[in-house]
Amino acid sequence: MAAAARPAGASHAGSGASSVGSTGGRRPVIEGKVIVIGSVSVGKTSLLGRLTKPHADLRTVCPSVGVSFLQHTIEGRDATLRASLWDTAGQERFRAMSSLYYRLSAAAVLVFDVTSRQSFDDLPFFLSNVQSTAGTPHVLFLVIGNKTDISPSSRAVATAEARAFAESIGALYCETSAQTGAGVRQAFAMLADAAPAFAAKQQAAKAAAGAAAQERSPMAGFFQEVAVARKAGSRPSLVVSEAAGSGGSSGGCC
Ligand SMILES: Nc1nc2c(ncn2[C@@H]2O[C@H](COP(=O)(O)OP(=O)(O)OP(=O)(O)O)[C@@H](O)[C@H]2O)c(=O)[nH]1
Ligand SMILES: [Mg+2]
Repeated sequence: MAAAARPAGASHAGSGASSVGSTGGRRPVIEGKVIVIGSVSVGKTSLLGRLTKPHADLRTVCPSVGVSFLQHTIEGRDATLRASLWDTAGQERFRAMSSLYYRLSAAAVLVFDVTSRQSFDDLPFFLSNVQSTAGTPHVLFLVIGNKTDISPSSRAVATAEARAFAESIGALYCETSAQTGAGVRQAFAMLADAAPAFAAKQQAAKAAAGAAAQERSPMAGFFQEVAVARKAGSRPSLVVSEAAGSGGSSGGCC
């Protein structure tokens, strides 16, 4: 994996230590909606498949149809993220429908294929789409350059360029191979690392928006701390529960 150690967004992960510290050395558990977006065939479904089933055979994965949803617990350095992961179809004919599911996202994973220039050039489109439809003041972005297992001679986007793009939008950056699994767990752990600070940021925005605005825009999709588990590993006690979202047609597979 070639991961940016400290892109602009990564600084939030560092400041998340205060959130953890305020729990008296205990480990926060945070829930949030995470959408996975990007052009067709960049490997979105394969990445989620590799994340949730590390040893699965993903050679039969098929183009997604519509949007599918799954829940997965991601362990970060100092926090646990219970993510509801929304896998969207990259085909153009599904884009309008997919963007309906961006609403109230806490985080967005922007995936491109390092061997496809077009898929990288498409990222600003997806970014602005999220910014205009998520309806939340702060969305945590993670850019993933996937398919690093393919021969370097096929590479169409340099790591430095992709990382610079991620930094320019305040996003985290990581490179992965869904095929080999390289970098996949680490990429999503970056989200868990950044989540505590983002939760605090989003809560601050909620407070600033005032009660009236909150009524119009419930915080269902924001990162929220739901539990604090002892580091020793005792079961977390649920403090705040949150609707995780439901529905979405299955992406299916052949
Ligand atoms: N070599 C290589 N192939 C990959 C990798 N990730 C995905 N693929 C292949 O790329 C093709 C598309 O993968 P998907 O996971 O379906 O891509 P997607 O982004 O979900 O595609 P849509 O759902 O159509 O938007 C499949 O043939 C995968 O096997 C990877 O890391 N390396
Ligand atoms: Mg797919």
